[in-house]
Amino acid sequence: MQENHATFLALGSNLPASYASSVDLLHAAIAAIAETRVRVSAVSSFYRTQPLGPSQPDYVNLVLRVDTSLGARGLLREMQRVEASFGRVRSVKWGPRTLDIDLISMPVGLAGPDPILPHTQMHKRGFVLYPLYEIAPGWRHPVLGQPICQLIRSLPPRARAGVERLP
Ligand code: PH2
Ligand code: MG
Ligand code: MG
Repeated sequence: MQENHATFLALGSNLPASYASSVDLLHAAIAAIAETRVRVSAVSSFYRTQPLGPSQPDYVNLVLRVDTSLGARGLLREMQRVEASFGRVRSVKWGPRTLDIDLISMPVGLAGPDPILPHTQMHKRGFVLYPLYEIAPGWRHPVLGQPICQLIRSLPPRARAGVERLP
């Protein structure tokens, strides 16, 4: 399937730092990603999502389709540099963050053994599946073998609630 030959990144923020909002910060982050060795070929809507993990402010989440010649490790390293440039500090697991960039999936030939792709939790997260579905409705989970619409239908109500597309 065409959409399984693409690379997808999930972005999230719930601490706007010096920006007026997490939405503004994420717009700046997309521009910063486009300055790296990555071409941004699709941007989903922005979603306001209830936090998974400890009590903290709501997140804004979205998904990007990107084209890059980097492998998974190189891409991860490059995205960690972007996170750091937005003041990302790694402290509390699942705690609040200015900018989180997660590798969601890559074409099988490009991904190596590390990091594990597709992202091991992505199929359980409404805040990844809804924006991914928007820009890749034909995507199929290469390990679980399920189309994305089925993954969304299988989400527990808890993971489905609290995902609201922003206008
Ligand atoms: N990211 C986390 C922890 N919890 N919750 C939401 N709604 N969205 C996130 O991106 C998120 C989260 C750790 O990366
Ligand atoms: Mg994350
Ligand atoms: Mg992360």
